[in-house]
Amino acid sequence: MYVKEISKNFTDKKVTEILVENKQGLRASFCTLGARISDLSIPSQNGRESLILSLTNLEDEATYHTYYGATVGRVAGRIGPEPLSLGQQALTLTPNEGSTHLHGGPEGLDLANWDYEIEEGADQVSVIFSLVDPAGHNGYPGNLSARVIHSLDQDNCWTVRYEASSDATSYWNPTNHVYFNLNGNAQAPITNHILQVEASHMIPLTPAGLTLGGTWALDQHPGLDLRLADQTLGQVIDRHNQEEQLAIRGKGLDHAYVLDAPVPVGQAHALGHGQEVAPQGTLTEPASGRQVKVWTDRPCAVIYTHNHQVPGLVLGDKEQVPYIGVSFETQVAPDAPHHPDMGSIVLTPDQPALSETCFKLTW
Ligand code: G6D
Repeated sequence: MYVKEISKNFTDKKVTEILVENKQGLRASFCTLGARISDLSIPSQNGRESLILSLTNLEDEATYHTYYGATVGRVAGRIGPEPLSLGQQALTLTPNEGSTHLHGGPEGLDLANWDYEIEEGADQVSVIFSLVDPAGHNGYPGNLSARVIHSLDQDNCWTVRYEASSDATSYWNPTNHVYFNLNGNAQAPITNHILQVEASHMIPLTPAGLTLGGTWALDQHPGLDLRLADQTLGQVIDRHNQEEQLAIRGKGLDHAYVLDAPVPVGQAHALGHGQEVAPQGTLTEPASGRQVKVWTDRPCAVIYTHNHQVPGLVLGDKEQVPYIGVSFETQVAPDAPHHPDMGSIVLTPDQPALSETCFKLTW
């Protein structure tokens, strides 16, 4: 495996990008800014093609705050303004979208400059990012010690593993906000992609993007059902007149799908790369056959079809357009603290957290 470290400036910070390439030419760049995957590219007849949304200029993140490829947390997604308490302790998470707390708050993990170390093996390279997030930051109790381990191996798998502990009871529900675009170099929207998700339920939203309450069985909402892989994302999005949820967050998906069979905790790579079990999600670009299969131990995945253009943001050689990427944000259900029937994101001092997601590329 080839490894290279590149120092970059980001506002007043010195960040480092760690480039890892395997023997098939799959190249991942991992960045200390937000412990993010900043690029994932394959060799092609016209040089290299990125298969995820990758900022041409990292400094753009200060202007556009895209979350592209970033570790998002301490808690991914939206948490509403209703009162929160952990045991006897009332707490307020810092709002950063009106009264809503989004993606860990105004100083979320995505803009922190993480420490890192590299573990090099013949068949896999891991970049181990670590961070201590102080008690009270963004309103979260407890001093959090977090590690995010990005690995690339010779089976063309990119695996993300999260480990965390806190010295006081708190919340923890991170994800990676990667957007895939298998057309290559964000040259066209993902409306030609087919996304299959092994989920028989999804979580409906309010217009503000908060959890409506409960889950919907997709047998009753075929317009939102992604189990059959018989439709492009463009065809799904075009049903916004028939399916109200497809019109509630701009036209498109911005929803958590409740996975039918996540893998056991920490087993996504072990069971995924050898394909011992079926993936929980498969994204395909039919013309090229390029594909991403996803295995995760998380109960949900938020599928966001990038429904809005980011005005002014240029990716590669052109301003991007709506639907320029699709995310697969593996996590516990959004706003779980207000919907305990959907899962728990409570992190206690006696029970460190572990989760893992594996993305396997074929092209
Ligand atoms: C928009 O509603 C979407 C979120 O789901 C996404 O994570 C964010 O953009 C980056 O707010």
